[in-house]
Amino acid sequence: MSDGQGIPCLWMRGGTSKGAYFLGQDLPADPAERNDLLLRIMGSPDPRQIDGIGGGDPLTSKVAILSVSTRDDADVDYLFLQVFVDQALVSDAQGCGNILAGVGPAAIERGLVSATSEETEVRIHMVNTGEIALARVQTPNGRVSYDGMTEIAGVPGRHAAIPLLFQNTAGSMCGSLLPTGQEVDVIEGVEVTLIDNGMPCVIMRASDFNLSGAEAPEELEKNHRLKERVEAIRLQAGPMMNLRDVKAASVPKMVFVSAPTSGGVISTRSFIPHRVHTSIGVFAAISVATATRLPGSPAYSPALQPSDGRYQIEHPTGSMEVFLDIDAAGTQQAAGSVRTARKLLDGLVFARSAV
Ligand code: NQM
Repeated sequence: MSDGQGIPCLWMRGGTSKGAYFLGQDLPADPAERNDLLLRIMGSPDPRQIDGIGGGDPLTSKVAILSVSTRDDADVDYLFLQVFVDQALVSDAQGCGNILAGVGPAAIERGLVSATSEETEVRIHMVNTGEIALARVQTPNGRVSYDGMTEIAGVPGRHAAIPLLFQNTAGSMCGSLLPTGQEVDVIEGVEVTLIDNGMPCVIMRASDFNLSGAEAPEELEKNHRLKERVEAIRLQAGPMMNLRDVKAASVPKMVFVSAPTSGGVISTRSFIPHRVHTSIGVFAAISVATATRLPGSPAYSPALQPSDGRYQIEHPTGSMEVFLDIDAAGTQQAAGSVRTARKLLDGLVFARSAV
């Protein structure tokens, strides 16, 4: 395969992130070769990714690789890869619920899935975690429609809703919801909840760091002392969460929680893990919502529990609604969120040469 010919690529917004969507058959099968190519496509390592299509931010330096599913209970396999911006690293150690929002549309655009009626349900095997997501895509007249009336915080305008439904998200990467078996652990003198309900997260009280929890992402990113403390906790949390050495990994996410200020359940600021998210990840929000239900967690007392399973998780640019379907015995049956996505460009991408 010669990448000098250009590689078919869909550049899409998925939720509050942007990424390059490829078919597996268009990329090298060898992971090391593939990752090297993706770094050159995105323009990494370089803080501006000036010689590639990445946007100089982890939220716009993401890749989805799609193929016909290997599983009977799914239509499409989705491998998510985080391409680091300023390091020559590509990680498959997390999934991504925002980029997931574009997977159903991209699979239909690329003919991996046929549009069945006005709305097409796409069963997505999330290869990173082994779990299945159901996405509903608007397909009037057999084509994907991105137009609609749904607004999500952090994205201007209104677009077609893409409801996402998940089951069995607990322990996606860590083996169990609470990998240490405890609702609260203490690391570096700070009470934390180590939780994985679709995304490994470390939940911490903002007030334990002398923060209000309402700080802007830029303000948090400028605070070097804070970043050092957060990273020290993260490096210890990784092995405790069965993630081994996380020095070069994009997980766990580090989430500060505080009382809600805008009618939501709880307020968040997330290091993902070195930059601060301008909103919050989908699975991270589901993990935070779950932590608010644990009496031992730093997320418990600041939270205002909803009565209908709909959790508005406040973040720097508004709030994200996620829902938890909990049965009478307290067991989670399902979780979900509504996102939007949009095709931005469909063409050939040309990688920087390997030399
Ligand atoms: O948690 C960013 C995003 C994400 C992840 C990150 C995500 C999720 O917003 O499901 O969507 O946490 O690195 O794209």
